[in-house]
Amino acid sequence: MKNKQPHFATRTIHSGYDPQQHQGALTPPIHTSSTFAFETVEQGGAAFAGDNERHIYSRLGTPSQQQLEHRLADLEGAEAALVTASGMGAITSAIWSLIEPGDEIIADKSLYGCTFSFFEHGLKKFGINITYMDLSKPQFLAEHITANTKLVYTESPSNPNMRLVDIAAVAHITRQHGIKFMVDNTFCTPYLQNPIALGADIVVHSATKYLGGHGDLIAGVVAGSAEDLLHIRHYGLKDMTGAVISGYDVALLMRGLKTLHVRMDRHCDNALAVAKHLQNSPYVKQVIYPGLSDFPQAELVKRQMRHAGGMLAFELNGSREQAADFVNHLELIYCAVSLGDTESLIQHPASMTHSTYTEEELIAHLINPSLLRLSVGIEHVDDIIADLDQALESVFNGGSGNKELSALP
Ligand code: 3LM
Repeated sequence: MKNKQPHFATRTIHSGYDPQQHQGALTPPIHTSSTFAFETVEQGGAAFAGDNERHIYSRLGTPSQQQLEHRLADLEGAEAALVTASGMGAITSAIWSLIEPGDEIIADKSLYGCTFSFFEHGLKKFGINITYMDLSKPQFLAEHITANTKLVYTESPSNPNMRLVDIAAVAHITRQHGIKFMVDNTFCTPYLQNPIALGADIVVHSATKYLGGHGDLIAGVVAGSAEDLLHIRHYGLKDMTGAVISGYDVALLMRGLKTLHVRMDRHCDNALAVAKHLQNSPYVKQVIYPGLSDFPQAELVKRQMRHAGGMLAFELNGSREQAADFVNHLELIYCAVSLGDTESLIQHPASMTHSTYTEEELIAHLINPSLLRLSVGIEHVDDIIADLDQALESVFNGGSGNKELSALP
């Protein structure tokens, strides 16, 4: 292995941790200590002055958190990474560190509901201006940039409507203007997309989703340059948000990461099959999935993503009540927010994840109020499709339900 960068799959399992440094323990020990003892005052003073060899207090990190951060930095192709208590903890810790009153952020129109709420109802109160634009058209970015613009922010694909932003094209413009570019890579994970390699400065994640992968933890990640990350850790996280991850969640996240590549492959395969199936249903008006050949940004998908991911959005050929009725008829697929879990999860963004937007804001931000969002899990794909079919038949054709699924234990 010497002199050769191991493959992604190998790095999800090995990077950032050497068992021989931990009495041979194959799995990293869990550190629960809130504080770390010094041998002398002088040693403590040196640690506070920046001697990184010693830990101080777990709001600043622990040994196992550090191992996880090294692994995540490696996977994202970043100099450094920081793990936080939630995705919102990552986003807020990073942004509070980078902006000041009077600064402007340019954000894509479509954002996860709580990110939008943080911008709209949080940052704006503190004198930060937010300009929303359609970043899928980067040719118009320069005309929105002013002397006060500090940051450009996007998701790609966006939550929930799966719009893509050309990360390399936006990064080209932000570099020219000396502005930071932050990308929420939650839907893709570093397995499918590497924003830093495409020119972004900072990547954030809700690690609650695919990175953890099992619906048993809440966590977030920030990755970027060592300089930015030091500032975000020592200011945004330590003083502004205090969104510190617990040692137990570090261990769960480390475990989840080891199977990221395997799970993502199955999520992608299942989502493509489900998307194609829904597209052929007479009860479905439209399916938005980056892997479909008629996806409007199919060329960008090829350039920017390794596979099309496990998320899709679709609209039924019916009323909002029928959409709700359809979800209520599902037997295997849970009606739940969140995504990236082994279980398939469906939800109605306008009334759930994106209820922080008013009806008018949904339209202005390109979020169709009738969309349903499906996080395709890694159950057998035939069972997922059968469940969707029986619910569609029940709503639109008075169907009798799926007998095979009803017989499941
Ligand atoms: C959801 N999303 O169901 P946490 N960035 C993106 C996200 O999708 C999310 C976050 C950040 C959902 C959560 S809605 C009540 C449940 C693209 C979360 C925030 O703080 O770890 O939840 O991440 O879309």
